[in-house]
Amino acid sequence: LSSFQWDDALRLESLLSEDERMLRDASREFAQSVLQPRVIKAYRDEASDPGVFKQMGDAGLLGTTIPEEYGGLGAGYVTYGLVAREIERVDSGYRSMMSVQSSLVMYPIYAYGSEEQRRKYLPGLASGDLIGCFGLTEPDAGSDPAGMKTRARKTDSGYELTGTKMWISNAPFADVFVVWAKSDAHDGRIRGFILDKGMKGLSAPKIEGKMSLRTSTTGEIVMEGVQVGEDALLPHVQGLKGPFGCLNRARYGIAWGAMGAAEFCWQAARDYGLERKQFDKPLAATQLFQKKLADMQTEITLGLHAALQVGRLMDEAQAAPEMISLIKRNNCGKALDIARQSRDMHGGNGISEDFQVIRHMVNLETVNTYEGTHDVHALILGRAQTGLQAFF
Ligand code: TGC
Ligand code: FAD
Repeated sequence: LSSFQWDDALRLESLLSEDERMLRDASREFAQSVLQPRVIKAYRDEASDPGVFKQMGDAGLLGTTIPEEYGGLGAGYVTYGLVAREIERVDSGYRSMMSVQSSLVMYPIYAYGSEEQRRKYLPGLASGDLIGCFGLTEPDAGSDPAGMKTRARKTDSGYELTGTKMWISNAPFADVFVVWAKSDAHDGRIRGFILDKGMKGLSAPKIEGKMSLRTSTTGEIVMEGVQVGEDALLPHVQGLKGPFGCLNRARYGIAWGAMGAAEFCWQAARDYGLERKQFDKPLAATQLFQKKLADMQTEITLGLHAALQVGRLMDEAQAAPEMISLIKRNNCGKALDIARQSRDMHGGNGISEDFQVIRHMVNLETVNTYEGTHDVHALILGRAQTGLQAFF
């Protein structure tokens, strides 16, 4: 039998290709050298820097799975997950910026857009010169997006959009808005539209006072009779499967990302316990402390391997949405538990911004809620095994 590596208990490393390891290492280097030095102040000041998009673009981290001819990296979903893990090891807000741009803006334009739309938007989004946002949630339609009120009314030259989207990542400084609306020209079915910043009737006020995810800017999208041409419609999808097709990708990335945040909290607790002495011995020499570390190690190891398996299936086009619900739900829930434990294990220091675990902890409250809450994913899994829907 060979030796045990405590921080890679089941040898995830051996299951990655050389290219995957190389891109993982590059994203770790980027996250640690570009994002880590600024994160504590950015969080304190609730200051999201739009320049981060350009830096991510220059590092090749936007549109990981989008083909190279449109400016993407042309890599697989395992690589995308590894990138999300490294960025979220620093902060969930930075990962949010990346995953909205890649999975919720570039992906629908690539998968559902016309060739003209792809060529117009994707290279700028990949380089970070353009910033995108994704508007599905509304003030009265969160877990139940089918209840949206935003409408697209047919006009002679295109459509007129009216409605309000709520809790939209990146919206206040976005150049490109992918929004979902019920279209009267399509029997009230949900259709996707691409809006450009500056259009008459379009505004995106910032939501102030978030106590979580403060490095990521969140806003509303207010559409007061925004007139667009036929060329703003995403031609190749209709119905809720449009936004859900994007959410599948983003939720998958979040399952990896949440494990990155959890790994930070776990390793911080271990380091702290080895240093900090009480009762004349390191905290890490106590049974309770070690049990908590063992629980963290176990959940993170299982969560990472589950995410890897789903990533491999995605790369083979064999993944089902319920698999993604399973890992999104479990990895976010476990990451939140781990962050709370780590905060506790740091004692009073655990509430200081310098030790960073409380920032991860409050961020993970958002991550556990957005892209389908923990309970909504339970209902998706419950429906899949009983055949009975329990949403209403
Ligand atoms: P349901 O009847 O289940 O389905 C309606 C239609 O949609 C299709 N569909 C899917 N297609 C692909 N992938 C999936 N995961 C799909 N889930 C459903 C389905 O096949 C059906 O198609 P069709 O052709 O038959 O019409 O719909 P429902 O209304 O009963 O849905 C219930 C529920 C709870 C599953 C769903 O609404 C849900 O998942 N709610 C959660 C909402 C959510 O996740 N919102 C996310 C907003 S975006 C966001 O949070 C971004 S944060 C990003 C960041 O900052 O990182
Ligand atoms: P609700 O749906 O009102 O849920 C409230 C509670 O009720 C939850 O605990 C939920 O689990 C529970 N609940 C709901 N329905 C049921 C049920 N049938 N049975 C049992 N319990 C139920 N959206 C976007 O479109 N784009 C974005 O970029 C985006 N970014 C976000 C960024 C942040 C920081 C946040 C906080 C949210 C963001 N969202 C975004 C919105 C996010 O997806 C929603 O907040 C989420 O889907 C939950 O919707 P809600 O807030 O309306 O909560």
